[in-house]
Amino acid sequence: SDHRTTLRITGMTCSSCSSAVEKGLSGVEGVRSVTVNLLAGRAEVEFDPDKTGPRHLIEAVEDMGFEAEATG
Ligand code: 9UX
Repeated sequence: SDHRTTLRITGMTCSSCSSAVEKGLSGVEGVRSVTVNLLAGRAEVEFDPDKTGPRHLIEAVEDMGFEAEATG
């Protein structure tokens, strides 16, 4: 549905990377929950669609130095 997205994230190579991404996404206005899977290179994000969305979430991940795209 429109309040959840899967991001494919490239460049996370250790658990400190995935922790940073999880913390960073959690701090984005409108984000309700974040789960990052380091080995899969994916993040599942639930959000308030009135406040944020995949485009903004991707930008936040890229600002942390990783590449991201929405895959679902
Ligand atoms: Mo780990 Mo990630 O030493 O940028 S924090 S590789």
